[in-house]
Amino acid sequence: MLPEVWEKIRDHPCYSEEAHHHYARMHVAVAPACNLQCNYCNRKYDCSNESRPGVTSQKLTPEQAVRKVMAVASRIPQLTVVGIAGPGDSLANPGRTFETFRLLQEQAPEIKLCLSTNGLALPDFVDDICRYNIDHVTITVNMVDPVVGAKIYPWIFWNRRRLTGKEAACVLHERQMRGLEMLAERGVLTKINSVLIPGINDEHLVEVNRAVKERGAFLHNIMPLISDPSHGTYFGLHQQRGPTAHELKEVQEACSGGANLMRHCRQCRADAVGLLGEDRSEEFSLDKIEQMEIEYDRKSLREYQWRTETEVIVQREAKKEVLALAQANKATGALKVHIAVATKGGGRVNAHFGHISELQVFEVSATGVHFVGHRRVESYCQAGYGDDEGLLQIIRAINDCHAVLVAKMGSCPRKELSDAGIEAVDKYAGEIVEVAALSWFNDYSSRVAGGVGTHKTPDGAVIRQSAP
Ligand code: CLF
Ligand code: SF4
Repeated sequence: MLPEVWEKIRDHPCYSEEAHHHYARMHVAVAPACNLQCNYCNRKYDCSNESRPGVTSQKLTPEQAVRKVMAVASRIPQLTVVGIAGPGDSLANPGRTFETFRLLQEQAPEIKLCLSTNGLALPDFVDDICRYNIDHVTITVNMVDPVVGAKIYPWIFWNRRRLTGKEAACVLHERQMRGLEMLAERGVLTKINSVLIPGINDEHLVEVNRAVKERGAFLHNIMPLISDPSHGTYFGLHQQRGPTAHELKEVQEACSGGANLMRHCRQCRADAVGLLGEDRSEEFSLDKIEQMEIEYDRKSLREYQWRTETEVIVQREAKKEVLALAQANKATGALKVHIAVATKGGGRVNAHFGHISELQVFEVSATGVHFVGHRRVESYCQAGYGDDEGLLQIIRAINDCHAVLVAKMGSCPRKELSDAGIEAVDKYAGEIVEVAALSWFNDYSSRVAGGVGTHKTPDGAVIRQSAP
């Protein structure tokens, strides 16, 4: 990777899977209007192209947004990126969007700027994007064929006219591709978001992946449609379902070899704050930030980030060592397993099983540890007691995993997990995720090869060998 590209992504939690363990982003909800209609959107809620559907953010003026950024930066030193991702489309609100970025450039020039758009207005604003040093732009591209597009977008508003059907999809497609090419020519990193809509664009997304790669996209993020009748969207009301985890994985696999895929997206809110996967937006509501003392101390932020960079390098070296051990272990062979990890960030196994709201899933083999995705779960520990229904839900969510690595776990859930062929492992508490994963994998593969303990076949059957 070119050094200048690496510099742009090394601390961007969305553009680098490694960075998402260590660095935080926040969104400021300054952009309420939109210039088109997606069938998975209801304007009562935030833009679903970069946000979790069914969520409504508190709208901010540019001045309020900047105050909020300074408040967050003075309390969350991991913050490296500020994005505008709604609640409508950032470029359908150019005045508010670019005024926010202008103020941020003045007051916190070290923070990276990011925006997300449906792409309709993009070609008109590429100069502004470059002027304000916005180095990362996400474009939602759900189709490259207007016949498919007409099933997703009932209308667009363009050149003071409302266009519908194939004509609308044609204009949108042409504008998205032109915008992408213009950004690539100017060296702006682009990520493409595609909403996977079964029966509409599932087979088509391979073509989208190819088209955006050809035009210089850096990353492709395929997000599952979340469709709920209670959200009142066209798709929700017409029983358009979202994809299963398996369908999503199949489409991602069909796209592999094309544009690089992002797999760690959390479909966050238009006012999200914190590490991906944690949501601290409520700590920074308007009334709270108005009362907060803001101490934006550049020196201590730089020191914090220097310590983080050192930690990332230490982790990388430790991973190499343990990977060499796994490769030298003949028992690992072609074995490939999934494991779930309870982490609160920092790249370490550091969360209590009873308190997790998501588990990160990795594929582990002698080739390394690869992030597969995250699984949302309800916290198992409710008011000090284990919740049986919650445990079943967690087991269903990670049923494809051979082990769950946690910082701590009570005795109650272990039996049910073991019955499902999921080993509960707490001996790597505080360890680096990949080091823990590979150490466990080394041990597990030796046990399987030696014919002892429990193991799980690729189709999920649990086999109990002679007692260890
Ligand atoms: Fe925000 Fe998007 Fe920038 Fe990231 S989110 S504007 S690129 S700073 Fe990230 Fe959130 Fe997924 Fe978006 S996890 S929804 S990909
Ligand atoms: Fe809704 Fe975003 Fe689509 Fe606009 S671009 S209709 S805000 S999902």
